[in-house]
Amino acid sequence: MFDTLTDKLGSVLNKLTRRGALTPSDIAAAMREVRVALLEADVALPVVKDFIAKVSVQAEGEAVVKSVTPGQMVIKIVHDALVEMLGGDPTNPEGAINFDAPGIDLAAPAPVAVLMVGLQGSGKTTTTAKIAHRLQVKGKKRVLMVSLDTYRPAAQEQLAILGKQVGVVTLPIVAGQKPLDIAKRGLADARTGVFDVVIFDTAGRLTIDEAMMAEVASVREIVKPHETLLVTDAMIGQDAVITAQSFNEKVGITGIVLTRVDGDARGGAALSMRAVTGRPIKLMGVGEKVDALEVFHPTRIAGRILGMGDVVGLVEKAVANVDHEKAEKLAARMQEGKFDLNDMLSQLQQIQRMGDMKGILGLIPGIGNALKQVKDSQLDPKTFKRLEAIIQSMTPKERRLPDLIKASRKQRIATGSGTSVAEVNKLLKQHQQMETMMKRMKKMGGLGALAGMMGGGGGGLGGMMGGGMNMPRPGGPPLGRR
Ligand SMILES: Nc1nc2c(ncn2[C@@H]2O[C@H](COP(=O)(O)OP(=O)(O)O)[C@@H](O)[C@H]2O)c(=O)[nH]1
Ligand SMILES: [Mg+2]
Repeated sequence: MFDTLTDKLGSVLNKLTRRGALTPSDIAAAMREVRVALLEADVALPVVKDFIAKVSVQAEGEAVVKSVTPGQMVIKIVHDALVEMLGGDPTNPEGAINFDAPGIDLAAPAPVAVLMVGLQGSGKTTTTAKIAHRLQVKGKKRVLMVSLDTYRPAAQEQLAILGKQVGVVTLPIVAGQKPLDIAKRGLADARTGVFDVVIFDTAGRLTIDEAMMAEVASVREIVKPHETLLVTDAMIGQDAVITAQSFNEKVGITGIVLTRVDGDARGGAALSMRAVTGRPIKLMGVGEKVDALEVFHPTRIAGRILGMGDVVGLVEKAVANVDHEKAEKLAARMQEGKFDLNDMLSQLQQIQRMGDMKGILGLIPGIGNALKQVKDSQLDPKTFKRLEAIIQSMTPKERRLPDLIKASRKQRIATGSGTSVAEVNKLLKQHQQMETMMKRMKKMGGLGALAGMMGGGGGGLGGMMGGGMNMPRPGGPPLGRR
């Protein structure tokens, strides 16, 4: 979603880091460019103004001008201001990350009522099912879903079908019943059925209208929701912010779910929403499938926007897919600066298990830019399979002591793996580069399991993707994380 913004900010900020000293006019010029980038991304004007004012004051401060790395300090200031704009606390970057809870406050006596509101087509029904599914599977909650949409034909059936798909109970449909009566019945069933959570999906309208607001407000009186979540489509940009404002004034919301974040929205809605409404974005819908729901985490999003990668997102994905025992072994060896061809093989296998390469790689700090230079063919699973085949055609001794591999052995390995001597050479060279990285890593220390999984914060992968890939580290280590 933030691609264009990331490109623009990246080029402004990279320019700064390439300079030694920064004069106030350098900073002012950079701030003008940041301002334009934000406006082009459709961020609300007052939000942009506040942001620039705050960042400028800090960036022009003495601490920056006198610093040895002024450019990096400006990036840090921009990053922290972004985190705050998104509703996070830059001094506590990990915040309350809970990988299992979908960002919803359930601290209330059961059944906890959650009310979903928003315009028609914003994704309320889909999101209701996503949240219910997540709460049930990961949160181990018993969830009841209730559709109050008696306007759109088959809207109640839509929720019932989704419920069947994800294994969440829905309130039985009684033909002709009115929304307020359904709401009462839903609450009663949630109590007698001993549900932990009851989610009410409401009807939307195409635009904000008084009748809809009035109905939602009376539903609210009845169900007394602990959370009232506004579901809004990121693709509608500024209109999403206006929608949020009016729902908040008329109905009162506790949080926002931004949907279609998987589309090519410019990101302005995500960036202005918090500042304009004072309500946090809690979740993001990132696709049509039931598991396409992510917690909106300000620090992670700020990192993504600045192209610093989303380290936590990366770890989360990796944790879900990686073979832990192997990863730990690998990490331990790497920490000792050891990395033979067996390690490379095991790393290749781990990476393949992580699935979608581009998605994963985009999350690695500093790799965002580099990724653009990588051809898709280099991320092709077939490439990995060929590399794997080459190592598998080596003897155990060769894998441990790659220096043994001279001309005749290379020929044998190439034949055995159905590749060429050139490819074998390339792999050996990549291995060598990675080994060097590992040794360097050892000196840096402290990257722990992540290093193990990724092969050295990006360097390992860079080596694997055909060597020669230049791995810029625009902001040094990911900001605000170490
Ligand atoms: N790509 C994408 N599509 C979504 C997302 N959330 C919902 N949709 C789709 O948007 C359409 C409308 O969703 P629905 O839940 O019926 O909206 P409602 O009218 O607010 O209940 C459906 O086709 C959904 O599959 C999302 O996060 N990403
Ligand atoms: Mg609906």
